[in-house]
Amino acid sequence: MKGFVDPGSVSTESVQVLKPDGTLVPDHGYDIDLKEEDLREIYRVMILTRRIDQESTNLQRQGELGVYTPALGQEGAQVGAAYALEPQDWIFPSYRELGFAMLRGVQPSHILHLFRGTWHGGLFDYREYCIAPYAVPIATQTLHAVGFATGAKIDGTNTVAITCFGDGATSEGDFHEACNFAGVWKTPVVFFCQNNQYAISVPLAKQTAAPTIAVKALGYGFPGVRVDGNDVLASYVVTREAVRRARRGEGPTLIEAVTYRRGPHSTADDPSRYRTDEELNTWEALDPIARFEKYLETEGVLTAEFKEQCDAEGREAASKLRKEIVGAGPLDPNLLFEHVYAERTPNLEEQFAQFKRDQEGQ
Ligand SMILES: Cc1ncc(C[n+]2csc(CCOP(=O)(O)OP(=O)(O)O)c2C)c(N)n1
Repeated sequence: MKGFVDPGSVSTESVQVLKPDGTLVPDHGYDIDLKEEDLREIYRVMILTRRIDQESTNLQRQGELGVYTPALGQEGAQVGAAYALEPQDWIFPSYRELGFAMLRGVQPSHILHLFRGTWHGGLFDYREYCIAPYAVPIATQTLHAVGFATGAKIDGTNTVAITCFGDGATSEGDFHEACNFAGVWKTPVVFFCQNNQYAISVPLAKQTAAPTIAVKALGYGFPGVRVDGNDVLASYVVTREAVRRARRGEGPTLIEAVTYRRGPHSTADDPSRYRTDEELNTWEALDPIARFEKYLETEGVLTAEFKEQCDAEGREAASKLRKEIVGAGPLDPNLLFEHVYAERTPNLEEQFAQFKRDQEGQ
């Protein structure tokens, strides 16, 4: 009908730099400004992420963690995006963003204390790494990022915030409020959605009737882009452009990294109840590390010696992680009262007094 906008006219194509066989897409349209050492660093972090992710799952299976949310299959989307940030840019993660944290050099056990229940949000220093605490309530971190980026803009710090979330999060009110505010105020924020096809057992087709997640940005007046999330270089270039836009004062971008969660939603989930082996096999064949490895080998950037070095680093990091997590006790519970307000409110003071009485068994 005249004047009607048709969702069917929206492009569902994804930006791709590397084809699944690891060869370059000839006309991908982006400048790859990465030197050999950058390519090796990206590879190193992807390998480290996968190894630590596996060890974390193992630790949960052995009863050392209450739960764990694997990132298997999403390393390309995460490490590529993380590499596009400047050190002062802040990351507002969900509970599945190990690749971002590994690139910033966070100690793995400091993340796993959250999953062991020994501390909230991870034990790492948020300010040192410019990474906010892991957010478990879905989509809340989108608002935190927008609030933070608004503050950064007012302070003139030239800082961009990126917030990471899943396809399911785009159905939450928080996400829409965050997008609306960011669009109106041209907030320097990047909305980084990893569309890993499921929100626990809910498949994308039941999550949204929109033709893509990326198109949702248009409702808020800023660009959206779909990218092959299993192509680390595509994730890098697209995020780099979004970050540059934000830094130039042009406002937010919504990135939809199309990928797949190959593990369970969390270790408490059994994905065989809602998805098929064929589907899993299809995505296994699109593995982001294998694809990047093929490219690097063809380019002569990856030697057998460097690969062994990365594997050895992964093994050592996993064994250090195990030593730090197994048997770790709870931290000082008094700290619960330290980090919400600069000065305790009367109400909190009362709760603290009660808490102390409880501890003393009164
Ligand atoms: C506000 C809120 N509602 C419900 C949940 C329970 N929950 C945990 S994970 C999840 C699915 C999230 O899916 P998605 O946003 O696609 O992210 P993914 O886990 O796939 O990375 C839900 C509903 C929650 N944590 N927070």
